[in-house]
Amino acid sequence: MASKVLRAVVLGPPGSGKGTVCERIARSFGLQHLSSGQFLRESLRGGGGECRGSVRTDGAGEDRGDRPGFVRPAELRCPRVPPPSRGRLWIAGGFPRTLGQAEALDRICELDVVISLHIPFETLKDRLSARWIHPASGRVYNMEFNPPHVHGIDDVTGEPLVQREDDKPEAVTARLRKYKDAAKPVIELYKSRGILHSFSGTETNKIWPYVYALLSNKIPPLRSEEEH
Ligand code: G5P
Ligand code: MG
Repeated sequence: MASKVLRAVVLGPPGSGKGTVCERIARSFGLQHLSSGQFLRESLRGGGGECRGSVRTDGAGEDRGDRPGFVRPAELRCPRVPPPSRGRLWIAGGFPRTLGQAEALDRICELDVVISLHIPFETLKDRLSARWIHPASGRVYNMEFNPPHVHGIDDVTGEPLVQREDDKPEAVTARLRKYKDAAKPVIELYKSRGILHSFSGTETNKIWPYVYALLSNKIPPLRSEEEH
């Protein structure tokens, strides 16, 4: 086992499946999942200021008192990183997104694994146009890939689903361009450190077994690959 505590991030363009993969990792390995995009959306709904991110802790008996995830949306630098909690791992989706953020993260911890998702542009556009979310929880659906039980309704709360404003085609193109420019040096940095693991494809279900195998070599899973 490489280390008892594992700190991992998942990088990838909009729609590449960061959220989907992070949820699967969270369930399979028992961890805390931080999503910078979700922090920002919650912050906007709450009217700005400091925001509390959604924190997932499914490691039995983990300390929930020191909750990570405070960010200043105006100058998103770095989420507060949780302390090593009983030997489990934490994972961040969508962070760091710029070299400045990667350097800020370096100052507070050393990453063990960086997972980078590479998905063709046309696939990204198709996925985002079919995405619906439950704003309060951040639960994500896709009309083809993982549809809700009832069209337009959240499975858990029965509340209506909405489409993200930034999933409109013109916004998607701008987001993809912005991501590409900012992410290149971040990816190069982690490649040079030998901790970058890149996965390419058009289907999360085909990428997932490789991600699971990679992490299983570093930390024991709580669930099998199929139980995500
Ligand atoms: P976010 O929220 O991090 P993005 O743009 O980076 O937003 P996004 O759009 O949330 O990323 P994702 O999480 O990579 O995409 O993808 P996902 O939601 O899991 O999957 C996309 C859709 O495809 C879903 O509907 C899913 O069900 C479906 N899907 C998954 N796999 C498959 C498959 O195999 N097949 C099919 N058919 N469907 C599939 O950040 C939002 C904004 O906040 C800002 C940025 O402006 C960002 O654009 N932001 C930051 N700004 C500065 N610094 C940071 N660190 C920031 N973080 C966020
Ligand atoms: Mg996401």
